[in-house]
Amino acid sequence: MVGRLILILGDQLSEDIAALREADKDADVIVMAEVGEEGSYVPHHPKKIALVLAAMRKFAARLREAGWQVAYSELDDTENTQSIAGELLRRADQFETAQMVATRPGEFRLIAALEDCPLDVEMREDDRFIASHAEFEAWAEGRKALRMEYFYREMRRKTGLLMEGDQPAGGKWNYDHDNRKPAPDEVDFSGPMQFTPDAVVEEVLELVEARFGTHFGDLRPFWFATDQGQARRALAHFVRHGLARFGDYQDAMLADNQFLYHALVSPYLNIGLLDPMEVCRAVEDAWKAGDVPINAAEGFIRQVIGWREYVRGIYFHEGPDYATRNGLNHQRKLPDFFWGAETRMRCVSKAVAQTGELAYAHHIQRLMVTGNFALLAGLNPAEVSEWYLAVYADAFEWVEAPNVVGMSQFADGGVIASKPYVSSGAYINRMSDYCKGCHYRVSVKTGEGACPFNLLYWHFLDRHRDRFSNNARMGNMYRTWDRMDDEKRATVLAEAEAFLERMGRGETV
Ligand code: FAD
Ligand code: DLZ
Ligand code: SF4
Repeated sequence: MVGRLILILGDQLSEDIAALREADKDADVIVMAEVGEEGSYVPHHPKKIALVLAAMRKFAARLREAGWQVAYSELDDTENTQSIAGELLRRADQFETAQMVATRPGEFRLIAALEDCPLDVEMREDDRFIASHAEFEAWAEGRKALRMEYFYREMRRKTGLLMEGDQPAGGKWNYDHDNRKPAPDEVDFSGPMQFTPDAVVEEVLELVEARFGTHFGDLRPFWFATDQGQARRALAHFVRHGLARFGDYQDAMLADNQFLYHALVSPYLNIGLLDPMEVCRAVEDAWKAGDVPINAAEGFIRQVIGWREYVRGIYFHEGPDYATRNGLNHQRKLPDFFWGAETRMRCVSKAVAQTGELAYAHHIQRLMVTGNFALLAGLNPAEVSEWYLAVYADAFEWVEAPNVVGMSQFADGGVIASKPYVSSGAYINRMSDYCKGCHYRVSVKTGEGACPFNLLYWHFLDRHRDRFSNNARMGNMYRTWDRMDDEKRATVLAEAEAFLERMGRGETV
């Protein structure tokens, strides 16, 4: 007979996690479980599964060293029931206790599974975030529009990051205006720090290869950080070598440079190896030391204490139906080229190939290439969301769903975005080098070689005229469309339809 079971999930690998607080090392048992259900409720990228399992094993080892009793289920244990709830019940029987403490999971699916579990469950808030649920609700209360910018200012005031008294450092809250430079010719950052797999990681890689080897994506080479020490080194490396130009080239894309000046710290933040305040303090310190400009520091800190906190607030504020909303009634099936089949669109092909290789693509690739295409083509947002949840190492539903369903697909009816993030090929051409060498020609609007983004952009605006023509921020786009002569408009729409039909038939487009 023991005291209580303390559940720690694969994205709760922080030593100060709420469920561990006031726990009794002599009486309580920590339960950690590698289970098939978490690896396959969507077909997660093998690198993502390996990251989570390797980090879980190392975290469990640290807990044991610190004197905790850990009941750890490995994926191929014969007794393993392969679900979190099943493992909890098995451990409850084994240790003869019905008392369980958990930190609230980051996904409604798993929250429901714990609530339905016939144990006496104490669910604690996950307080590894800057804003509590109560603070977000207090901010949201009575507002007509929940815009990130205002929430972000609250977070600046709360944390004191980049503040001079009650004023923003440098006099401006937001330096986004300076952060839209097109892709540079040369990138003088070699990318994120990479780690050679040790024995623990190698064992996990073999397990993942055997169990999930058929999932989309390359397992090897695997070089993610899998413990707190490594994640901290990866952060320090980015702050020292990449951060200074993060702001300038935040929105740029290059076919043969997958990272530009991005940090690749989201997987570590999201599974608990890094803490958001520790990340932001490191960035603020670099600015205070004069090593990086304000537009870099502010731009980065805004992503973490602004966007990251805001999307989490939205997910829990909006509730369990959020991930399946379809405000624009988009029903088209996700084409096979999202899973690696051939496409002649170089931008999409490169972004998907990189995703398969790394389980990573940066924000603008996700938003303005794959996301933009999915929205323009009218793909079903639930299928799109499932794809994003599966393929990125940093994807957990609390952060993935608002970014995909809300920000990228406008399927939440405009809770997050005030207008849809759509663009023709011109934006992609301005911000990247994808168009050079593409089968299609970005300057061609209709006819032979016309860029599909050009055709689908007008198709999107035309089919959603009722929804968007009164949106003040989209008036110019509709005026341009309306100024085209009837024949040109008819040609654009017919060619867009023909493209979508060919795509629907599974032809290479
Ligand atoms: P950087 O560009 O170096 O940014 C620094 C940090 O800011 C990131 O590590 C991340 O923690 C945070 N951040 C930046 N933007 C966002 C954002 N919009 N929401 C939340 N945090 C943000 N991020 C995820 O963590 N998980 C996801 O599943 C995810 N899905 C996305 C889907 C779409 C369609 C889009 C447009 C964005 C998505 N993002 C997601 C946000 C963003 O793309 C990633 O956080 C970022 O690419 C991670 O790489 P990085 O660490 O190199 O980020
Ligand atoms: C993502 C993931 C995977 C692949 N595997 C496990 C696992 O075996 N055991 C576990 O506890 N957690 C895993 N996770 C993380 C969970 O899916 C995550 O806790 C929920 O999605 C809530 O965010
Ligand atoms: Fe993408 Fe069009 Fe450019 Fe080709 S021409 S890379 S399809 S934007």
